[in-house]
Amino acid sequence: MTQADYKQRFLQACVDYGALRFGQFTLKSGRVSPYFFNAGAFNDGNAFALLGECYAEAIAGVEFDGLFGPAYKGIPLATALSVTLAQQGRNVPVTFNRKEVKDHGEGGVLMCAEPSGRILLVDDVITAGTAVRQAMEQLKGVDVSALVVALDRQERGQGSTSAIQELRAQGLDVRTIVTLDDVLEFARATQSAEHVAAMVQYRETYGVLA
Ligand code: OMP
Repeated sequence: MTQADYKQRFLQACVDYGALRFGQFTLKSGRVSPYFFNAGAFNDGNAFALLGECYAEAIAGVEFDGLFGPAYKGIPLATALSVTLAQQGRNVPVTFNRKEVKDHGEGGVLMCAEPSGRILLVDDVITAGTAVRQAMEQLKGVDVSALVVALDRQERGQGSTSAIQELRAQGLDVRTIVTLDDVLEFARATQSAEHVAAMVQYRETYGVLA
């Protein structure tokens, strides 16, 4: 897949599975957004096969030793990526976390591989960066050196720069399949002028040009 190809294939899959919606949505950050990306709408083998390929394209050149998929949505995404990488001849360990602490059985918060070396965090979408910061807190003492998300909403993080700029300033190698720029271009081609205007307005309020 060429660069443009995988972005286009990802956006097409968003349409096919209803993962990208336009309307009015209250986000975790409290911001009211005219669009919403729901990675939970990807619900079959074809979708995860495609997602694995798109994430693999997005991380070209990133150096890492293992993957981490934060619960819940990061779990199938990191798994899909690990399967694609294995098919490409690169077998990497994968770690997940639980949201609830388990005090019996194997116990603990982390599952599967013991994180070791440089870890690439695999998640669905970044808005203000809270979910990623929480995942990194669970990995205290682990070298989280990179992050890949399907969608960068290009919004302000804790300060005036974007959540992703803040993470890059901390030294993380951050990659994305698509950004708000791509979604806006897609909306211009497929959505009403009203939806596009709402997105432009939202971007003026919360967005960062980055
Ligand atoms: P931040 O923690 O603010 O970066 O928001 C990211 C999280 O918000 C994601 O992990 C989702 O749980 C959720 N979210 C979406 O799933 N899709 C969106 O388009 C926007 C959000 C959101 O609430 O900001």
